[in-house]
Amino acid sequence: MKLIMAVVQDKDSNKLLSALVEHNFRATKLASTGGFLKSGNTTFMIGTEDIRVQKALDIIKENCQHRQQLVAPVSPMGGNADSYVPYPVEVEVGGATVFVLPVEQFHQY
Ligand code: 2BA
Ligand code: 2BA
Repeated sequence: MKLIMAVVQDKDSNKLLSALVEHNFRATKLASTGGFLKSGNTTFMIGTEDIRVQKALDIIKENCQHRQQLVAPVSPMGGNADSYVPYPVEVEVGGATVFVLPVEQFHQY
């Protein structure tokens, strides 16, 4: 068994959840926050058999789009102006950032 952890954009999360359920995957959706943009994203935990991992990855890929997002400038606290960028910067936010972890044990009590 594997645990897939996928960080996706909020905008894609409902579509992804529906697609996973439609294909009989079990999933848990968590509200999360990206460290860089400090804005909300969604993390999916999907526990599944090894042979179904690739199918789950395909579904994630199909349902999550890349988008450009503007990062507003944040004035530096503590006076380090060297790293301060005074204008909004555009960053490309994935699709999905996906980790596949081995599951040592799975219990449902
Ligand atoms: P839910 O996905 O909301 O599922 C609630 C209950 O509905 C499940 O209870 C199960 O009895 C049933 N169920 C879910 N998906 C089903 C399906 N495809 N076909 C038939 N019945 C289905 P539990 O199995 O006790 O799961 C409770 C909660 O634990 C789930 O809430 C989900 O958030 C999480 N979970 C369970 N298995 C998971 C897994 N393999 N990966 C990630 N999260 C899991
Ligand atoms: P955030 O940390 O809010 O990052 C949003 C986007 O900002 C990233 O998109 C990337 O394009 C950019 N970015 C992040 N850190 C950067 C840095 N130090 N310098 C320049 N640009 C940077 P994605 O890479 O698609 O990541 C989307 C979200 O996925 C991230 O949101 C984070 O929540 C999660 N994530 C990505 N890589 C991760 C990792 N290795 N471990 C845990 N979570 C990760």
